[in-house]
Amino acid sequence: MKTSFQPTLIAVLVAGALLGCQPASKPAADTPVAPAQAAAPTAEEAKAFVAKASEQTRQLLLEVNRADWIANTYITEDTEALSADYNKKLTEAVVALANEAARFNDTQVDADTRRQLDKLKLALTLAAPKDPTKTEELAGIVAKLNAMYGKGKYTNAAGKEMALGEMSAVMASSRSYDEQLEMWKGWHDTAAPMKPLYVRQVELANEGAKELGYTDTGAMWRSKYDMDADAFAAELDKQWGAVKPLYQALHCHVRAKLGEKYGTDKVPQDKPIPAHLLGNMWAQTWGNIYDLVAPENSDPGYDVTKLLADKGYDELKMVKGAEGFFTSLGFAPLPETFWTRSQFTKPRDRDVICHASAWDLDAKDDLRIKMCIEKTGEEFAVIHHELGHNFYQRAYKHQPVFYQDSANDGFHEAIGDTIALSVTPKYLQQIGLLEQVPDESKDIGLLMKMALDKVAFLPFGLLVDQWRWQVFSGQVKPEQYNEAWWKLREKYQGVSAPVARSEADFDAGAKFHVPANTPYTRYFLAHILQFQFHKALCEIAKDAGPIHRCSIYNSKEAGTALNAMLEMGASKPWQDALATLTGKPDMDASAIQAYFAPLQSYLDEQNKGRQCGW
Ligand code: X8Z
Ligand code: ZN
Repeated sequence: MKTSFQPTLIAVLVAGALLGCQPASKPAADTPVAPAQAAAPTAEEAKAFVAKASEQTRQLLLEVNRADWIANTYITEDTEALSADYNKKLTEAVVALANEAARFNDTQVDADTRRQLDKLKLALTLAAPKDPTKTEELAGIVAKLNAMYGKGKYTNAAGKEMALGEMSAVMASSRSYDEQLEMWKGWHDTAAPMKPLYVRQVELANEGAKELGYTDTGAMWRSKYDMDADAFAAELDKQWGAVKPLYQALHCHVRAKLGEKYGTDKVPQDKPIPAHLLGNMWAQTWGNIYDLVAPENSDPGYDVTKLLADKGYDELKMVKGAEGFFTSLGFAPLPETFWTRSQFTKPRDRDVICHASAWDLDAKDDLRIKMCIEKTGEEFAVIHHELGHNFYQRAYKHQPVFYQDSANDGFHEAIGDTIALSVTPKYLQQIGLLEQVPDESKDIGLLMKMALDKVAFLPFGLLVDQWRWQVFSGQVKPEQYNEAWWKLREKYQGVSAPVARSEADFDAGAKFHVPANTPYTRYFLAHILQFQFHKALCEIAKDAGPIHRCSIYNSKEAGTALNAMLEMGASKPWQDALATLTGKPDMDASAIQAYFAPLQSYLDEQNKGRQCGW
């Protein structure tokens, strides 16, 4: 399966619903409850059922993955229909198995069988109602929304058709208020036709979730974290609270700099920032406007995009370079088929889903990435991100089917990013990309660039699912979709729609993961976790310097420790996996705080006398 975003209807093998510390037979808040049974089935029957369900799921997954691969890399009516057919088949089967699994709710089984049953019950991202016509309708909508996103185009005033990649490049480099606005509006308007399909999809998926015993699809998603669903939501609030001061300081400084650039009439200093000025279509990472906020006297004086160009890196060499980091840790090289079957660049003659993803087609050796690589530093980081998925997938392939996943979905998203945190100036010099490592006086510049990507992302990582949870629960009705989206964008990110929007717009749909039904909280988790992983690995690698200068390149000790966590897959609660690497079972924002501590001081100094907030 592909893990960077889940196969559309399934998210097989995400963390289970039972509390790690609860007795195995006690259902957590949102787990389905078995209908009253005359006689509880035996533990042996439960085991036999798990074996049967694993084998059935394994076969169906392989078919779905193949159908989805071609539907993603060659968008036509036919591949869309094939994807819908196979997803329907898989969904029907998993819904039936999940219902059957509930028969064993009161059976005394060993902890491992219980965990696999729980994984199965939570395997679907969107559950379908048992009614086969509704399953078919849902599968059709899912495939259609995915294809619509992939085909999205904007035709500019001169009649030129632009796809997302091209528009994103303009957003990244343009410093014209109006040109960025044109791109922003052009892309966001492509999502409007998705709305009626999305509304119907919410109804159908909720019906399916209810039949499985969850109040709605959002509640089902929140149940996948080895803890009570409400406790998980509270945990997110706690982590956000810990990093919010850092985000607010960054926001304040960036807004001031944008005010200097575009004028305070366009960027008022007491209001949210217009969402199109931050160098990214969704204002989710801001690294592309580094030049506007680069600290005086501490600019490191290089940028990775330019280094790649200077040394003649093409797309393939970029991927080889990223693979080289993993092999330096002791991981085996990627299989030959990775190089022949992956999609590295955008085909020029057909529509594809360009959004980057990593695939494991057969849980054996058929690993691939699917990207439309641009030769930029930003994409170099994305390649590391994707390979992190592939190396994780390979590490847990020996686990039973229902454990062939990360400890929780945030772990999957964090591994490649953790490696990319080691792409420091020292490392770039070691691989011959950079001539000279800047001295420590340039650290604030490096930290600023990193914060524009990592710290700026945090509120966005949180709000996408806050919106979906409200939509799934019915708290937000279809006629309030867009208003609710912008309320959250303002509340968490402090950005605002740059032009008036209405309920005829569907701005959430302009973000890949909404039409693709990929849960998004995983990325928020990953942005906290990757700093914890980095810190632990740096200690293991015995890198004594400041954490932001540490690179674990070539450390076999770090590789061994990382692999020990990866090969656990989802076999144990994520807290156990976290403790395996870091020694502690808790998510902890102190690592990201420590990493950016020097920048926080710099920002506080810069923000003196400014009125922060919005
Ligand atoms: O979707 C992705 C990856 C694939 S799992 C490229 N990411 C999120 C996004 O692009 O919105 C990585 C970080 C956030
Ligand atoms: Zn990913």
